[in-house]
Amino acid sequence: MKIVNSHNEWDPLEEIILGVPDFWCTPQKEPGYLPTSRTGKQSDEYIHKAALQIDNLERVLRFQCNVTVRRPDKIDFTQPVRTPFFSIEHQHGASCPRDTLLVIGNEIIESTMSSRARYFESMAYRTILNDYFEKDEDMLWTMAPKPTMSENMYNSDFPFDTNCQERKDWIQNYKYVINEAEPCFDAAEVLRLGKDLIVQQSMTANRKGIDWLRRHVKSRGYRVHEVHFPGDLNPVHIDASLVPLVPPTNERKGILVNPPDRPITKEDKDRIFTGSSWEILDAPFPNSMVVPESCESSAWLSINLLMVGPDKAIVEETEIPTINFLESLGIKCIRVPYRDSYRFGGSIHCQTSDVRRIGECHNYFP
Ligand code: DAV
Repeated sequence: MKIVNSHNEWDPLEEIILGVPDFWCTPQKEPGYLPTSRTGKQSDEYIHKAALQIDNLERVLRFQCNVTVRRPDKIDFTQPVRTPFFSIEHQHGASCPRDTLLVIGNEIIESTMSSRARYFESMAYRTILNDYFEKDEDMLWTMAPKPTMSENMYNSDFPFDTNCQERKDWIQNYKYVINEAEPCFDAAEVLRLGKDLIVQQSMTANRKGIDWLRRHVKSRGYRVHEVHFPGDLNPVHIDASLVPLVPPTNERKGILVNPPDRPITKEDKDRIFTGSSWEILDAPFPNSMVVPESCESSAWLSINLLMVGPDKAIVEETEIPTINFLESLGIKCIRVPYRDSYRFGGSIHCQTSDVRRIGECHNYFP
């Protein structure tokens, strides 16, 4: 039985993994991360509120979109971890399968991750991955090399203050909190456009990690392109920075949106997208630039949406400018309440990982 097959972000969706907010913690300070809100276990109230919205999304996917939905194991991530290289008081959570699992065609890669609190996160998906491995004889199951996450993997002099000039200089020079000691990438740094994978170098993916991925998929004809959005002073995951909204057809180019306050560099745009089937447009502004209390993502979660087919998207219900933009392009929007989930690492795209979409791997680049 064919279960794992997903080459892009828009083909008709058949199966998806949807995260859980249970046992979720804001990580404590570590060499690669400085918390901006209270650390430790999220309040029961917030977990409960998010669970209602995430469970509602599950029902919408199942009953309105006819999609098979799998949920990870509820592991107690409030527990400490000790490895030969570090120890931490508590971990993070399995709310965002997108960050952990990279689906490329028939392969699921457990990404290296880059934060200590997320070291064992992919274990929450092992029941599902085992099941896929047993039932789908073509499924490839890979774990990318686990980094040590020891001190020397991080730049100890990285300026954590997002308002200081030094921080801007670092980001302008493509220097981030992780260095090049070991390959690192979070799966959510990868945008899948068929044969081309667009990967953001960032706080959670270094060049060595991007090169690991490049070498890993090269023999199957994939190309891996590195991109940057230097206006983003906390670049973490590509799925609120470059998002496909309309797939290309024979008649017209596809549309990717990019927040105008953190544009892709001209060099990256020209090098990667010239002659391709894509145009890059400014994303519509979020409904509000204010994010819920203790949400560590930006308001650009407004475009962190899920395409369930080439002309249908699931979008957070208050993100009206995004909804209007999509509908003007002929994309139908299913509106769901999701803002209470924003404080669990992201929105609908972050908190899902599509496992099967009907379609093949196409080439949209010259
Ligand atoms: O814009 O803060 C959101 C994605 C987090 N998983 C941002 C990135």
